[in-house]
Amino acid sequence: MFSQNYSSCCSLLLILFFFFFFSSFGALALEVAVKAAVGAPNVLGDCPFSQRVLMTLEEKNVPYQMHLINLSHKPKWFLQVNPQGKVPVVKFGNKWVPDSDVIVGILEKKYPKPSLTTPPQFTSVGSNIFSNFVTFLKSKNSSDGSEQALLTELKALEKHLKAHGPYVAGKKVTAVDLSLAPKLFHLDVALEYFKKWTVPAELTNVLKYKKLLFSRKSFKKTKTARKYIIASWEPKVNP
Ligand SMILES: N[C@@H](CCC(=O)N[C@@H](CS)C(=O)NCC(=O)O)C(=O)O
Repeated sequence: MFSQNYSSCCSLLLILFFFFFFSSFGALALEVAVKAAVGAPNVLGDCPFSQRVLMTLEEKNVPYQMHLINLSHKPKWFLQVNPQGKVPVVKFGNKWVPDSDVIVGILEKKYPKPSLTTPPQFTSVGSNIFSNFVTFLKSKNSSDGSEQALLTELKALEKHLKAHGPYVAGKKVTAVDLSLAPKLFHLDVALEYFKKWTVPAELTNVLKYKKLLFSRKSFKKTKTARKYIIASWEPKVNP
């Protein structure tokens, strides 16, 4: 009689333990809405701003739950929480917050360890690379200076990394690197595919930097396949 009561009491305690463990994990996991792959709505997509946020969560070991948003058919709930219709968005408390800059700022305050704060003098390093890459990628005129403009930005990054590397702020990865990593991946994949163009071999520090970023666990876990990056750029390159 005693042992029967004892074992049912233990089972009850065990059930309660698992219930509280999993419900508290669920409550701790941040909800994150990110882009689904073009043509594959159940696969993580190529948005560099979404990947930046996911990498930040990975680097800080914050548990999260992803909602993949098909940007061609945005779900009603998503447009209700974010009428602008852009990803990424993260739910903090009861509020869905858009914009990767804002989200990364909140994550740094809420989860300060490990710190990913970039020293202020380095926050804008590489910040013109993505827009120059897009202009060059879409350009149909080989003498419009867009290739040269991109090269100028990459050379500036080379010079910076040579003086301060291997990461933008030295030995440790910081927020600015997590912002640049997905953008440099887009640059690599799209320019190679659409223009047969690669980063010049003499930019050795940029090449080393890309390797370092692309081999991080947080990058590998959150990247999409090359074919989805190509599918996403195709209509913009050949409208
Ligand atoms: N400044 C925003 C940019 C976000 C953004 O442009 N996201 C794109 C996907 S990468 C988007 O959601 N576009 C809306 C659409 O394609 O309908 C950020 O940093 O989060």
